[in-house]
Amino acid sequence: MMKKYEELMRLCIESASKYRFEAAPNPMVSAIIYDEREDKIISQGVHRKYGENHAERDAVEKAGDCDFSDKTIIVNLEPCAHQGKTPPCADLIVEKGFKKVVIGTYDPNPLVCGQGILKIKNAGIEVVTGVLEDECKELNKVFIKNVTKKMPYVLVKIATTLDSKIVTAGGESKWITGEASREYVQKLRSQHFAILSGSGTVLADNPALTCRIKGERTPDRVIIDRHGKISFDYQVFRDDGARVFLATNNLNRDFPKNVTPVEFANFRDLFSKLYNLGVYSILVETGKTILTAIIKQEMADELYKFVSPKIFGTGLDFIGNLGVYKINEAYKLKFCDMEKVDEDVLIKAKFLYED
Ligand code: AOF
Ligand code: ZN
Repeated sequence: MMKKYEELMRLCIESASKYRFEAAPNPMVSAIIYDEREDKIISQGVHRKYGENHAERDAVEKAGDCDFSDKTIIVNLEPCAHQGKTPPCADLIVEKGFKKVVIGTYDPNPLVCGQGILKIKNAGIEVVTGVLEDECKELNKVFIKNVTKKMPYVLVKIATTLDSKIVTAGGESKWITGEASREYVQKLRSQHFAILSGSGTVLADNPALTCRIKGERTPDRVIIDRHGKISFDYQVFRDDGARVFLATNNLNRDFPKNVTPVEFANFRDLFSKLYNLGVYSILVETGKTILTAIIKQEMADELYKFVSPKIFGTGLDFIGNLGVYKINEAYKLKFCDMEKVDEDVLIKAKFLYED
């Protein structure tokens, strides 16, 4: 049966993931009601929009007039135990008298956090936990960060040579990685609430910082320009429906209506303010200075490093001084995955912080 649960959990992950932006700040959740004896899916529910039905209730409603007493409900996140915008799903499951509940991962929301599972177990319903747990956690990594830290999830993307350089000794930087890697970045842009870059990159490259994949959402843009030096003629400021946040401490100028200035002391302060403005995840695409500051201030959750099979030798390193003088002072990460992207390699790693 475990193989079957995993197969159904994969279906939940796939359906839930379509509602990333609509469901936020809620997690992405889908639930399947399954008849084990008949090996048949009765219904599938999804949490489609913040404030609307949770996945479990959606699945129950879709099942219609059904006897749930011999049915299993598979859900990628622990059913909630609290009264929020909607009533508790754990209560619904108990009330409908399900036989079994199969859960991907627990809900880190302090209002839930094991209470949903407890309610269901206390009602005498069998509970299976940890089915495709890693995948379920990965699906909702943004929600997990948001609900536990009240901060956006921050993914830092870099593209370097094999010797970790981003500019040649002659000052050239385009292009280091291949076309497939750059397409991959477009996909990453479509999955984040905002892209962050700095005035240096804007002045040097005048990038659009949009997602060029047809039909995908254009992410908001966060531009760091502490002293308010750059003019609003650059592409990142054009009015294309995306919100533009200018992180600056110079408020003595007129801002276009699509540009919102955000004063900030440091990156923790900035990200906390952005979180309160509905920026739940950020893809960082900057040069060395800002990248170094974000990592030094322990604000990065994950790093995607695209590595091109080239060596520059002398050139600019992707990162600067982090104040690491002893090996045990190093910033620690955990490798999560590695894949070949055409001629390049993509290394995915998560930062490990002590707290
Ligand atoms: C579930 N199933 O489909 C989702 C859950 O304000 P509410 O009522 O929408 O509650 C939001 C919280 O409920 C959210 O922070 C998370 O802990 C949980 N989300 N739980 O059982 C779902 N979306
Ligand atoms: Zn719920």
